[in-house]
Amino acid sequence: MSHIDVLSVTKLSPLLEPQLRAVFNLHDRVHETDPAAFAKIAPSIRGIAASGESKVPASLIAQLPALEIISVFGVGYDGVDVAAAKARNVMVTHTPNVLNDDVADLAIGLMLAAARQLPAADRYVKEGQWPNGPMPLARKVSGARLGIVGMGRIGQAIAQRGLAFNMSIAYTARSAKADIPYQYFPNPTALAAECDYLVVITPGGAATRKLINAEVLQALGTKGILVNVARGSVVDEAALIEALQNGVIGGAGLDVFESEPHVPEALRAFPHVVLAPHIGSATSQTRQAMADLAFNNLKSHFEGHAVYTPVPECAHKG
Ligand code: 8YV
Repeated sequence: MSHIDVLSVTKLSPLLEPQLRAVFNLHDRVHETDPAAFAKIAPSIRGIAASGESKVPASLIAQLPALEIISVFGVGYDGVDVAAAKARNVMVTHTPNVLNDDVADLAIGLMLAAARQLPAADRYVKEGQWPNGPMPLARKVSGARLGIVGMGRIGQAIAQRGLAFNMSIAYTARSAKADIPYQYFPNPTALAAECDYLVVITPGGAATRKLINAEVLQALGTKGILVNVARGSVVDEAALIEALQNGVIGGAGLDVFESEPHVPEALRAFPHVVLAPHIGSATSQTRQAMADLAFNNLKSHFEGHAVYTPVPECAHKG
């Protein structure tokens, strides 16, 4: 398949790039790095390799008349214009399930880190402050109320972990799910008012933009800690900074941001906020599984077989 031209639109994972290069004719971000060269190869590009954060807008799809498939290395694909892809009969795939555990683990990790002030505790010991006295008391996690925004596969994995901490679980989603035993709230504000830890794990994109706004943060209140392992776009970052500045909420644990990798100075300065650089799926084991799946989706397609994990919008294609 070395004659098949594939365009990578992102800096690919070192676990994925060599696999692609070994099999396809891989063009690394030429649409950005060398527009003249891109103009020459664009007519022959048949596949796109993207990541969860990549942008594949309609304008790029329109420049690729031979495009057949967009393979996303990630479960989220909010950067891909799926409607434009579908209109051209272009398949879109992603990497669901293999990362559920890691993202759920990190959500719990951020919740514990923010509640129990683990980064501050680490600094306290390392900087030799312990002999001066104990640290201020923290917040209890076990037995508290966990609210989950988004009850998909990862939301359910987070809930399972919450049960092990004896937490009561409630959630909000577009609609109540028949097979989910947890209490349903129709919107994030109602949920926030009734929980201590509000964990956001809903898909990004236009439908959830700034879903967590000033009103939701007000409802969460000083008793509450916000955890975001979804997309930066789901939280109104300016409203969050204001809420933290004014003591409206108790703290936050954040893995995702509005303009990654740039994190506002104000957000970095709060002692009661724990930050991570979008590492939800970032373990060797999971990234390998994601790379294999993203690669196999492309390979299977070009071998004339069905892809393994189409995005839901493309799942019923013949
Ligand atoms: C990224 C993610 O894809 O799965 C997702 O939606 O956000 C991540 O796993 C990963 O960081 C690769 O860039």
